[in-house]
Amino acid sequence: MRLYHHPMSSNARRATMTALQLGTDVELVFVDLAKGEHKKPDFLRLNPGGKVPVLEDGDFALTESHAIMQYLCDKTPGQTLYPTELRARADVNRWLFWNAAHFQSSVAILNWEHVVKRFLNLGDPDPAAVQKGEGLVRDLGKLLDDHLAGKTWISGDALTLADLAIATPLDALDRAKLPVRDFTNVMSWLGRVQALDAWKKTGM
Ligand SMILES: N[C@@H](CCC(=O)N[C@@H](CS)C(=O)NCC(=O)O)C(=O)O
Repeated sequence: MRLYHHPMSSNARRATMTALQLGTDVELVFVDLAKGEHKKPDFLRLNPGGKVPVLEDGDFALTESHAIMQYLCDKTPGQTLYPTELRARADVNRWLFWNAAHFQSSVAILNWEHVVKRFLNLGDPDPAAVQKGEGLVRDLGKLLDDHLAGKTWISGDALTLADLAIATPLDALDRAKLPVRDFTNVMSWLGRVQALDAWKKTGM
């Protein structure tokens, strides 16, 4: 299998972390976003949306980082990151959807304003967008912080896909000025994820 990624992409990172954590034999393929490789015909054949990550498994190409995480787990006998018991799996799914629909997209507002715009020379952060992003991330961070009170991991008693999925947008904690440092439960949990080899071996 091949996993197309870029180390600065938190969406790609949740897929590469999952592969590493599972010990899956995947070939990592670097896609140079700065050079526009993701908009070239060869890549667009894999993902017409022109985004990383993409997993290529024989003649099957899968996009969407959360779907890739689930697929990698489903291919791995005996794995524990994605529980098979009905309600335990539903709870992990709930957090994956929460992340995809709310958290990742709210962090993306601040990442765009503080990081990507500067990288692409698109001017200063827009104060209205920053204010909106900060409000969303603070509200969602508070919800996560309350949920994590007295817990080690987000779902159940063990590390799951929920932890890997939700930690990766936080890799932009400082550069995107994410207003979550005061959430002590979130910060302790993040420290546990950051202690994993799969975290240390991915990202920038
Ligand atoms: N919902 C997608 C989002 C993927 C995505 O936005 N990837 C970004 C990098 S973080 C990308 O490739 N952006 C390039 C572009 O849009 O031109 C997922 O979870 O995989």
